[in-house]
Amino acid sequence: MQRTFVMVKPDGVGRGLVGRVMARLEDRGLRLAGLRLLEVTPELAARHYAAHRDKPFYPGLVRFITSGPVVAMAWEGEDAVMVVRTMMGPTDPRQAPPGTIRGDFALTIDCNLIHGSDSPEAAEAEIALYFSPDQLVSRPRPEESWIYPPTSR
Ligand code: 3AN
Repeated sequence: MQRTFVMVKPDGVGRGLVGRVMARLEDRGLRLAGLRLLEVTPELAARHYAAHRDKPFYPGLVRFITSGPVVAMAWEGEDAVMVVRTMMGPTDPRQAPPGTIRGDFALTIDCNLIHGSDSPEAAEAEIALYFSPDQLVSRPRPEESWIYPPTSR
């Protein structure tokens, strides 16, 4: 099983969309492996967005992610990184098709509601940034034999 890191950003928490985002991931068959409500400090934001440090939008990004509570999550599933990225839709919500999370709930790139890791390596690093090992649980959902038929395992 692959793990991915997902964050409902301050706009999603502020708009009361946490439950709806989580329901979509659960409905799809992904398995919740970690969950935290927290306020991102500027230090944590700098580590999370280190790859974007030199981009013109970096200061705004840090200001936004530290502007209110976020919900940090780890989710598990086969190809979870790619599955979540597809469900999120493109970074710019105006390009995001209906049916994707950004396509249904967001309109601007600055308030694009959700973050999801873009590779298994990034997922591992981001999960380690937000969770200690004892805050993570890996336990199959009882109905997984209806999600991953035995022939696919
Ligand atoms: P994603 O969140 O889709 O993985 P990244 O990792 O390329 O996108 O960018 C991280 C965050 O930086 C985005 N969620 C978005 O909030 C912001 N961002 C990315 N590109 C731009 C841009 N051109 N203008 C403003 N903000 C941006």
